[in-house]
Amino acid sequence: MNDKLMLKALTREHVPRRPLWIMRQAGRCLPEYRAMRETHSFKALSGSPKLAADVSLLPLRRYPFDAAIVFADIMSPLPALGVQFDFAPGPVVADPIRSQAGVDALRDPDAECLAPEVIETVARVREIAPDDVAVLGFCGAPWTLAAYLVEGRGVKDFPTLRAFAAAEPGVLDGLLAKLSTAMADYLIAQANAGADAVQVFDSWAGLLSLADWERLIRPHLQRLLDTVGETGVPRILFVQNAPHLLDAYAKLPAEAISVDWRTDIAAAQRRWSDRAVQGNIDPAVLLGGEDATRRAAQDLLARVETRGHIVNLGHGLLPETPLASIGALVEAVHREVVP
Ligand code: 1CP
Repeated sequence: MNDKLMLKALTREHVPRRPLWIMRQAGRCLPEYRAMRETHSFKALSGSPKLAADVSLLPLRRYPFDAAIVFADIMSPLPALGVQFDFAPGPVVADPIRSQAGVDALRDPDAECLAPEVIETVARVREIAPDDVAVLGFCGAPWTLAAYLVEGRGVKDFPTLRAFAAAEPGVLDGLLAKLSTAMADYLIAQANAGADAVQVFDSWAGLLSLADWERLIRPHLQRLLDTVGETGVPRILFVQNAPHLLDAYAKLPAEAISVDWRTDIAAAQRRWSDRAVQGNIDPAVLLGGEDATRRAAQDLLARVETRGHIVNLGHGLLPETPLASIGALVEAVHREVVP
C-alpha cells in the first residue's frame, strides 16, 4: 500500500521519483483501444466491467504509469438519476434541464444504483493492477455535470448554462445539491470498491466570476469533498481554464489540485504549501513530437519541487498524440535523479 508513489505524492512525502499518469490515458490514442472501438461502442465498453477493466489497464501494458484511471465517463452515473443521453462523440442529453420541474424529475438514487458496472470495474482493476499502481476513481464536479445537463451538450462558453445561472439561481442550486449528493455517494462507493484516490473533474469550472462561483457553486463542491473526505480517500481536484478561481479552489478540502498548462504550477505549488499539485504539460506539446515533449518535461521537472508533485498533462491526451511523445515523457520522468 505504502509503496504507491501516487499516494506518497498526495501526502507530500519524500519520493524516490515523481509519479506519472496521463489524463485520458485509457481511451483515445492507443491503437489497441481504437481496435476495440471498431467492434464496440463507448457505452458497450464502459458498460462491461470486464472490457472496461481491460481498457483501464491497456496503457499500463505499454507504459510504466503510476496510476490506472477507471474507464468510464463523467456521465456514467447519471442514468440512475433518470437522465438519458448519448455520446456523439461528447455527451448529448435527450431532455436538457431548464426548469424546477426538470430538477424535480431527477431521482434521488440509492448509492448502489449509481453505475454499479463502474463500481465493479474499480474492483476488478484493483484486483489486477500491480500493488504499486494506484487505482483512480473519478466523477464530474456538480457544475461540470450541470453544464451538460442544462446546455444539453458541450458548447463553447456554455451560454445557455450561464443564462440559466443568472435567471434561475434557485433552480440551479437545487440541481447542484442533487448532483453533489449523488456524486459523493458514487465516489464513496468507488473508494469502498478499492479506488486508492479519486479525482473530481471540474472541466468547465471557469465560466462564472469569482463572486458568482462563491455564491452558486462553491458550497456544493465543498460538501461533496467534505463528505468523500470522511472515508479518508485522497481527493484530487482538476480545474480547467479558471485562472481567476484557482486560489479559491486551493482552499477547498482536497489533497491535490490539478491545474492546466496556462497556470504557473511552480508558483501555485509555492502558494499552496499544504497541497500537492498535479500537471501540467500542454497536451498539444506532445503533438509537437519527442524533442518538444522532452524539453517541456525537463523544464517542468526543473521548475516544480519534487515533493507533492504528480506529473501529468494540463488536460486530457489528444486523440492524435504520437506514442513516441508519450514514451519521451515517461523517459524524462524516470531519468530524473531525485536527491
Ligand atoms: O482515459 C480515459 O479515457 C479515462 C476515462 C474517461 C474520463 C476520465 C473518459 C472516457 N471521459 C472522462 C472524463 C470526461 N468526460 C470529462 C472530464 C475530463 C476532460 O475535461 O476531458 C469530460 C468533460 C467528459 C465529457 C465527454 N465525454 C467528452 C468531452 C467533449 C464534449 O463534447 O464536451 C467526450 C468526448 C466524452 C465521451 C468519452 N468519454 C471517454 C471517452 C474515451 C470518450 C469518447 C468516446 C469514443 O471513444 O468515441
